[in-house]
Amino acid sequence: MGLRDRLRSGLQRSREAINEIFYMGGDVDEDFWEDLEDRLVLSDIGPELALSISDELREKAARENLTKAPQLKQALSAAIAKTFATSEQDPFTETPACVVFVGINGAGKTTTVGKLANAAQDEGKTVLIGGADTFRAAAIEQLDVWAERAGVPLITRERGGDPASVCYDV
Ligand SMILES: Nc1nc2c(ncn2[C@@H]2O[C@H](COP(=O)(O)OP(=O)(O)O)[C@@H](O)[C@H]2O)c(=O)[nH]1
Ligand SMILES: [Mg+2]
Repeated sequence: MGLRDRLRSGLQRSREAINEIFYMGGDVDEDFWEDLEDRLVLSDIGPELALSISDELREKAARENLTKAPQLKQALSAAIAKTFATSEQDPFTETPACVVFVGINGAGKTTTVGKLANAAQDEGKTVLIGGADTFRAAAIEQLDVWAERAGVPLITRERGGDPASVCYDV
């Protein structure tokens, strides 16, 4: 399975996990809320956001006297959509575009770079990844795997190399 298909099937699982609580058409009771929160967390939304979304829906359900699960489906999708930050501009509109990913270890930079590279490549853009994290063990190898999956070239250095020189070459 290609990267795209794997992503799609991964998201499909989250979508089904959330949809299931609406299929059954059950009552909006304490079990429903717990189930909803669990499924949001399992779908990778994070506990804080899962609770704030469910609190918002609880208020709405109480206010509008919504007692059946399917009545909340639209509201859930609106509440989730609202949590997405809107960017002032798409950093990839102008070409050539150079986007730097900075963040603490484990934030998801490498994974995100891999996904974006794949998506941009699919759109017919010419993509080049620069791996300037020459410090952390395995950082280059991980990026290399993502670059290969996306079919995109990677510029980097040996471990311990000069990150600035990677940027210069890119
Ligand atoms: N659950 C989840 N895990 C993610 C996501 N993005 C990255 N990860 C995982 O988080 C870990 C760190 O990601 P990585 O891209 O290497 O972070 P980096 O250190 O910022 O480059 C890896 O195990 C990834 O598989 C995400 O959106 N959801
Ligand atoms: Mg990384």
